[in-house]
Amino acid sequence: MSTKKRIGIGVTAAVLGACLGSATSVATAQSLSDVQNVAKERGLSTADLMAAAKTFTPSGMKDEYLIFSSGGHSGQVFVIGVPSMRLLKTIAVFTPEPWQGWGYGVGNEILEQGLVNGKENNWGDTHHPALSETNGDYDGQWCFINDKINARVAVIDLRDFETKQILKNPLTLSDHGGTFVTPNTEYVIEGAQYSTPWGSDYAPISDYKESYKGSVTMWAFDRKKGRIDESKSFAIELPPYWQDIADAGKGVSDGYMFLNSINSEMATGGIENKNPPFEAGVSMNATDYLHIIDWKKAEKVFQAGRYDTIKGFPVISLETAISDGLLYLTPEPRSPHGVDVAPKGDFIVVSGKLDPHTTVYSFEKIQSAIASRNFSGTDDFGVPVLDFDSVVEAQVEVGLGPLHTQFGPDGYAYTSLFLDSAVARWTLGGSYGAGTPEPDWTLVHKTPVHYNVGHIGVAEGDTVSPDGKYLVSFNKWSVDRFFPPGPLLPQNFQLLDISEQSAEMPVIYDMPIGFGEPHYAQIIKADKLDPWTVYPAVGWDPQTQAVDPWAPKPGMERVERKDDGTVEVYMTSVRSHFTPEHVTVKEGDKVIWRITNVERAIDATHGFAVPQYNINLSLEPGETAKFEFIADRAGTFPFYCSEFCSALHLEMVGYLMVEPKD
Ligand code: CUK
Ligand code: CUA
Repeated sequence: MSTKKRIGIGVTAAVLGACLGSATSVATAQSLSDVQNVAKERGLSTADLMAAAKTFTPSGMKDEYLIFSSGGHSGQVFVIGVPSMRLLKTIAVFTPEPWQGWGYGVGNEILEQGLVNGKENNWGDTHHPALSETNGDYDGQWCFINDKINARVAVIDLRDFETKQILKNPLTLSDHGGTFVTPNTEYVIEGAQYSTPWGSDYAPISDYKESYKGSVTMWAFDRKKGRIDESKSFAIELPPYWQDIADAGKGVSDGYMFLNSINSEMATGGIENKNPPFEAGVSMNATDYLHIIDWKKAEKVFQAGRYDTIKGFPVISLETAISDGLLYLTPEPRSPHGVDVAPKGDFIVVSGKLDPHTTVYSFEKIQSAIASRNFSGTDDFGVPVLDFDSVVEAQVEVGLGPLHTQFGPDGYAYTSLFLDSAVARWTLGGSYGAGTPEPDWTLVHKTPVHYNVGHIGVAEGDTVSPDGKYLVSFNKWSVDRFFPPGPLLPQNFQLLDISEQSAEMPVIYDMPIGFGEPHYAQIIKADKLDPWTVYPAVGWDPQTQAVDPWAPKPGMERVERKDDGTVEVYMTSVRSHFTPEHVTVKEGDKVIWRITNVERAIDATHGFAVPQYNINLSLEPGETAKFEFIADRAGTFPFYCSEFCSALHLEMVGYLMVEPKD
């Protein structure tokens, strides 16, 4: 093999030369012609090599961005690096996760907050993660996620990437317009979806219009406590349309939020009785309603106590929402899905799945229509409907099946096209128009993706200051992209390079994700996050984010039998032993077991696994955990560390002995 450097061997070499730095810094043992030979053998084109150069991330090099992706049916959140598209973490949320011990001794109380009318629902249908914002920009501190199937919302602390809170919405069993945050994370928005009577109580579907309710819940977030404060949260009753995605206003529209909807027909299905099936019944009207809600005004109404208490939760009635001017509607075409607010908050982009246009509403025009009471009428419930033509700024023909829109830094908008299986780039007008060489409100380019894109994510593309650069297409089907591992094929994320204006937007990475169905993700600059690598102090309780005064300390380990028959275990772990190693209890004892991992070294995590009793903890450096169980099975149970932590990891073991009752 030639060790001579050869340059000037065509585009490939030029590309790699640019990528690897000056020719003289290229590793001497291999030349660019070797690269060319490998590329030829593998059938790679110059475009492929370019994509590789843009995405390949050698060991030790860190990613510039992080994707926080919904984990779909897994009920979790996935963290993925960009541009490498490497999976970094599964954050356990609604679903037990054995490696992190989530639901097997740690996080059990938090999972219990998500009980649905007392029943375990140990999965989630997660759709929309929302990173916390300060002044409309991601601040890297918190992440929220909804569970559509049971109308739950979770709070994740990005200091340790762990879930701290789960809330079950008391009013509805179905949400979709969540989670979205207001520009300073004052509220986490959770819009309901399939209407039900309050609390999902029984009412025959023939009573749909009278008894079934739409709603949006405003969960007040307390940054200091790092928790949603239920006592400051409230909901607003909405007509029983199926509210869909939401977005918070920002900039000039801060204080407002926008929710679209389907089923303004209030169709009730019943194909078995020769009624139109839902899919037809809810698609009869040419337009549905965009909901325009003044949440700052609603907050004042709530604070003035002008609400009803329903299922123990404050709800501003539809009547009050109308009389106080909290709620307006305006038509939106056809089968609406995405609603996305432009970076300055001045435009609201709505896509209808059955309309090839994106419809762009002007917030200024909405405000004047409200002020001049320019209504085209009211809906069945008396909500004023703003005249469509007086609030629309533009309609841009982008292609078939437009769903969701994100924004670049320069005046481009990007919309996913479900039916076209493509991502469209188009220009905004107004004050954004000068940023792009093309005319305002024009489709510029489409890149095919594979296949059937749902959401897209542009780097910080839903904030007040989008970064552009990368766009990720979150695709539903992969069809022929990968080896088919049985009939359930992988869904896939495709990374597009959108860094150049007026240029192609090539797909530069194809990532089968191995889970489904993720829907949405947000992409944040990695340097905005500053997570702990070890907990701040030994004895740290991640649930309170403080040192636990009960945390076992070295030298104080013991097994204590209390007068009430409870046994308390105080244990520490350090490479490579637990103290104590023998724990003897009696059959039927209630055991309260605390363990502190006293390690301070980065990544020195110990596991703690007990057979029979379904216990497995992950104890990160400094962490303390507490779990309880009834020792209802007598026997001998070797417990051990379930993380290969050291050369003597296999020896990191002990015995739980449960003496039989006499
Ligand atoms: S939804 Cu799935 S592609 Cu839940 Cu935001 Cu549009
Ligand atoms: Cu500790 Cu293995």
